[in-house]
Amino acid sequence: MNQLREEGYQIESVPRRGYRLIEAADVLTAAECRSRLAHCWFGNTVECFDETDSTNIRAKHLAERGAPEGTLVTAESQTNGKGRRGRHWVSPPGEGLWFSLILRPKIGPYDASMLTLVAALAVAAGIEDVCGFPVQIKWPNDIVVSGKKVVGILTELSAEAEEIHYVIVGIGINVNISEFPDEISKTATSLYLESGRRWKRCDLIVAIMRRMEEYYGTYLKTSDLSVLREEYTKRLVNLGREVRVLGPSDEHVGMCEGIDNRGELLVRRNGELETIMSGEVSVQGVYGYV
Ligand code: BTX
Repeated sequence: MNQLREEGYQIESVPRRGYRLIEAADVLTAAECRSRLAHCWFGNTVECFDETDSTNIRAKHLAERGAPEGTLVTAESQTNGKGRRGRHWVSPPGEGLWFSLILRPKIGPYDASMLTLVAALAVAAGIEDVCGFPVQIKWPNDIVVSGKKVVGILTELSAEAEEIHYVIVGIGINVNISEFPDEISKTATSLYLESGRRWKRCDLIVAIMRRMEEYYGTYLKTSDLSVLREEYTKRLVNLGREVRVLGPSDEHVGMCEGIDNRGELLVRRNGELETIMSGEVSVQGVYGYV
């Protein structure tokens, strides 16, 4: 009983009758994920860590040792959560979903950047399935609610010139976080802060794995975003707004007109339509984060 209480279950002792479970803890276990994803190809192999450095690093080690496509790695907390370009991802214990998925797509390395957009779409749709409020995407793969970042995605690739060995899609979702460090409090939010209620993390991960399987399957049929483009564009927070495109050596401002079939951002500048590839640049709103 004490062990269960320590894990967050609320248990009442009833004299001469035993114990009563008042509220099940929001514990993410491999057994629950596996059983709820039994009909799903994603999440059939699950590893749940209590604390780890980074689920992307754990997933990479598993992939190197031959873990199958769809392997899911989660952690209650990360001591070295990774963002893009060496940035840090804040991952406190028990209040977020910090997880990574191993993919082994039979596509060329140049097509892999589209997977990031596929993942963003799956995460946005999965959150909406569970929470029911609108969720948008800031190109290429930040998920935003009310203009603030609620999810970050880090896609990492192991490949040779023509062949992908594996892709790790790392996803960080601020689920029940009530307070952020000062340096990100203006741009970060959580599902709890946006809705005023707490969400069960297992419900979310299950919905996202189902959506991921669906959208990934759609993407693989054409190896591009021709089928998913319309749905992505509907969620694109940048659409019809001025965006600041920050390159390694210059920056400029243009009007966002959506994405093309390869997931590149379409930006009109001085009457000309240019395509912006993810990875090379970052895009911000002219007046702030979006
Ligand atoms: P990013 O480079 O787009 O975002 C990182 C930036 O976002 C940080 O520099 C900081 O400003 C801000 N930030 C940090 N933590 C948070 C947070 N919890 N919520 C909102 N904003 C934040 C995005 O990188 C990719 C993040 C992927 C995280 C997942 S978690 C599971 C997996 N394992 C791992 O190590 N990384 C991924």
